[in-house]
Amino acid sequence: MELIVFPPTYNEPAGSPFATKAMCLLEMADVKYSVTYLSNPTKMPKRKLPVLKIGDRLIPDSNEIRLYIEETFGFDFNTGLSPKERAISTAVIRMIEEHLYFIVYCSRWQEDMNWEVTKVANFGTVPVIMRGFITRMVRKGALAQIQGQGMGRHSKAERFARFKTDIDAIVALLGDQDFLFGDVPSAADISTVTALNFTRGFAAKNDLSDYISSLPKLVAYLDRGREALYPK
Ligand SMILES: N[C@@H](CCC(=O)N[C@@H](CS)C(=O)NCC(=O)O)C(=O)O
Repeated sequence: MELIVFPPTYNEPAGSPFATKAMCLLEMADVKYSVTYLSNPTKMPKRKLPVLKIGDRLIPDSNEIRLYIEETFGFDFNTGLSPKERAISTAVIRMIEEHLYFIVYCSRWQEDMNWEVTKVANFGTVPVIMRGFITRMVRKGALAQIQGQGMGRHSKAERFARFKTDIDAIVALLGDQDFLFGDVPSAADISTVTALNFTRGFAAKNDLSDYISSLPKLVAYLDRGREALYPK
């Protein structure tokens, strides 16, 4: 089994929170896999990463990868959770992956100061002769994506207010527990820990990582999550 991901950036094992999430899912279920780095996902089924390759079969999308693991190995990422907790888990995952992620995406690809850092982290290894062209083309696609999705139409202040609301919800749900639903990490922790570690790891100081760093309980949770969930 081969997991195809973007090369590592910002001290994370892969250059996308969804790819690090897929690694953590495989780790938690104790499934053996190897990692292949790919910088250009245009030949992948959804033109995105991560993708899990099993023989000739390609499984795109971290959610599909989770389903595959659950169905193939009978593994439950939410062991011990009540039906209500499972419902909250689904809502948390959607908030992180379909809302908060796009705030982080705008911060990196749309805000000019951060873009200078993103450019180096994501395209620094592209041969110089093609770098300008590829970088401009990919950014154009990224900006179109966040306009279409809608997050790119909000001001920086509006996006920050939304980010703060999501983070505060996570902090409230966490309370004094080690993980979101108690002593043991589950599916929602995997999505949350990978997305927020990716956010706070960005190489330039910014409002999003500053807010995370200002919350000691959250920082302790993210460190604990890294220790418990990431590949060793
Ligand atoms: N829902 C997907 C999201 C994956 C995703 O958005 N991957 C991004 C990197 S963070 C990607 O491959 N982007 C390439 C592109 O849009 O060209 C999942 O859970 O795997």
